[in-house]
Amino acid sequence: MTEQKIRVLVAKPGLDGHDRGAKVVARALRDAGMEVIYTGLRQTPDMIAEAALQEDVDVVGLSILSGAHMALAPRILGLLNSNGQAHVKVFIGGIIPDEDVPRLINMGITGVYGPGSSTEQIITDIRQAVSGIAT
Ligand code: B12
Repeated sequence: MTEQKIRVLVAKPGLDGHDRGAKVVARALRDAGMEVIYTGLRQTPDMIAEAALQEDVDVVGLSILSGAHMALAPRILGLLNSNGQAHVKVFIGGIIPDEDVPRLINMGITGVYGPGSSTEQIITDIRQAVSGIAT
């Protein structure tokens, strides 16, 4: 029987060059057996939503250290919804002030992770969020 791997788009929206966290998380997810596509730096919300559609991913992981998460997250969620991808789970990591976490969760983000977050926890949470899909 063929196993269906969890497909994750790791994306870096915004204009900053902080890409270490995105690369660390992308590698950890790949090592955990997921199919990972990394967009590279400086992606617009439209580019991210289009890549999510073309790659038919289960999860979009956004890495945002610029402080622009409250502007970028709703835009990306809106584009996923209008592309018929409301089922895609969206995770965010980076520099996210505590007071923004409940606001992000309320708008439909599945999980939020700050500096020092355990990649094991991220893997567990992604598997749980898309349960039904193997590995
Ligand atoms: C290294 C660093 C840099 C490096 C970046 C190198 C690189 N290629 O990434 C350099 C020196 C280039 C840099 C530059 C700047 N930086 Co800087 N930088 C940092 C620093 C010290 C560490 C970031 C880092 O790499 N951490 C290691 C990685 C592994 O951790 P992480 O990214 O946080 O990722 C973890 C989690 O956040 C989460 N995560 C991250 N992404 C994702 C994605 C998903 C899907 C998931 C699930 C989880 C997840 O999981 C990861 C594992 O635990 C932070 C301070 C800090 N404490 O974070 C400032 C910081 C991010 N930088 C900051 C600033 C302001 C800048 C500059 C604008 C400074 C300046 N005036 O020039 C410039 C911008 C330059 C540019 N072109 O973008 C600010 C941002 C402020 C804000 N957002 O409010 C910070 C917070 C410093 C500060 N305290 O002010 N920086």
